[in-house]
Amino acid sequence: MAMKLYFSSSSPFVRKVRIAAIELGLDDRIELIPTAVVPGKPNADYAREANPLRRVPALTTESGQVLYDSTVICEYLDDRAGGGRLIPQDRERRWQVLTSHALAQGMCESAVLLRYETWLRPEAQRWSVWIDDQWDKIDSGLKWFEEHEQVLREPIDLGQIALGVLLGYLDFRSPDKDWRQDAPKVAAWYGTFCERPSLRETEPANPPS
Ligand SMILES: N[C@@H](CCC(=O)N[C@@H](CS)C(=O)NCC(=O)O)C(=O)O
Repeated sequence: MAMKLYFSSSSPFVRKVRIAAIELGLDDRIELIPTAVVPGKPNADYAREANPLRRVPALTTESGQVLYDSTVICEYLDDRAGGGRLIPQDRERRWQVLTSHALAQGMCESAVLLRYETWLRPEAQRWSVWIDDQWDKIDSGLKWFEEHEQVLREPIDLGQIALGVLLGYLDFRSPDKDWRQDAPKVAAWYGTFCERPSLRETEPANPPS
């Protein structure tokens, strides 16, 4: 039995898992299950069968265990592939990678919340202070990566994948956001990173409606 990944083509968190699977050589053992998850439209079947929080991704392993969220799934896949490949075992690098991953993951969470705020919430109920605050978190994270470019050196790791996914999501959902202007070193790194087959094969797209 193949592993099953509950999947949406627009989700940066799903994309992170798919990139990790490709980089680890495990993608051909994963079947993608398109899954509709929108706040305010509860998908009760998915909540019962997979993730009670109704968020993607979730992964059913070959033995039938259900795992979430994206970080747990990436840790599982890394372990399945022998361990220490995307999340290093070497102590110093391990804590650095997990921390830069946590930062990029938090930036992704802000970017997805911004999408919900502007796409789902009726215009009259939007709160500009909250919107500006989410953008400020993204900007502040970008500044950190710009000032710590050493974390972007090879080999590829989970922190870099999460950052690549965030930048791809910004280009996808907020093409007017000129993040390259403020973060030229990150932009130069991303220009090369996004040419990897794992990123090219997983470019974000709107799910069919
Ligand atoms: N911390 C979770 C976040 C997952 C998440 O927020 N996914 C979004 C799609 S991009 C979702 O399923 N949203 C539906 C909802 O929040 O109801 C992870 O890393 O997997």
